[in-house]
Amino acid sequence: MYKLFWAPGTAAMAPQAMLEEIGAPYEAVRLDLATKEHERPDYKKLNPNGRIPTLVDGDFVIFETAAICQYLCDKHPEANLAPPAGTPQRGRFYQWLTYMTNTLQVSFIDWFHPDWTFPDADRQGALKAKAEEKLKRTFGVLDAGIGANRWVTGDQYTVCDIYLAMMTRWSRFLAEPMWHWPNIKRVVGAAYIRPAFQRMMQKQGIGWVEKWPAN
Ligand SMILES: N[C@@H](CCC(=O)N[C@@H](CS)C(=O)NCC(=O)O)C(=O)O
Repeated sequence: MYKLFWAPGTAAMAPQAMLEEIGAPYEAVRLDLATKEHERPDYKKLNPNGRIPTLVDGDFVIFETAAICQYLCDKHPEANLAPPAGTPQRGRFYQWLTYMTNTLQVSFIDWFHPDWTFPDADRQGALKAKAEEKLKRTFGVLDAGIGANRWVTGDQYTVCDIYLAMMTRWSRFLAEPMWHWPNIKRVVGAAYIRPAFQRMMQKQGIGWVEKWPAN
């Protein structure tokens, strides 16, 4: 049985939504960010970065959200959460998943945690402003890439759609959240209402975006 270390609303949303889609049994181990449980030595033995999430599969431990998601795709091909290996669609899947984790997610971290980079308020403010500018640019690139596709990578619902919905929820604090981009809004509007995504939110005790536009 899998063990997923998580905290509400964090990057653990994606692997937990995946596990719900897959229907695999898993134990969810909640970490309390307020008391810094993720920085405790026993957790850092699993994830030396002290970040959330981490997945344990028997003797195997894996961290980095996108890596966990790809691992679960490969372990559960029957869930069809990634296009078949060796196809252009799989290439597109790698492109957008990588883009979301190494470009968007990094800017989100700068926006939410400028104090992780700079100690003083002035430079934190400047970093936050820069991160928001970068995020807007990357949302535009992603939105154009999605174009008229039903889902991020084409006709198939994949982990990219789960990842996009997770990030869209994070973007609710920005001046221009991700749903201001029409293709992102269309895809996420269909992704967050899926029963597995809803179960994940219910289990994490979180809601969807309050300001989500009606149409
Ligand atoms: N690149 C890492 C980033 C993970 C990450 O930064 N997670 C955040 C939660 S979304 C975290 O652990 N935060 C700890 C904290 O706020 O102290 C991944 O994708 O797993």
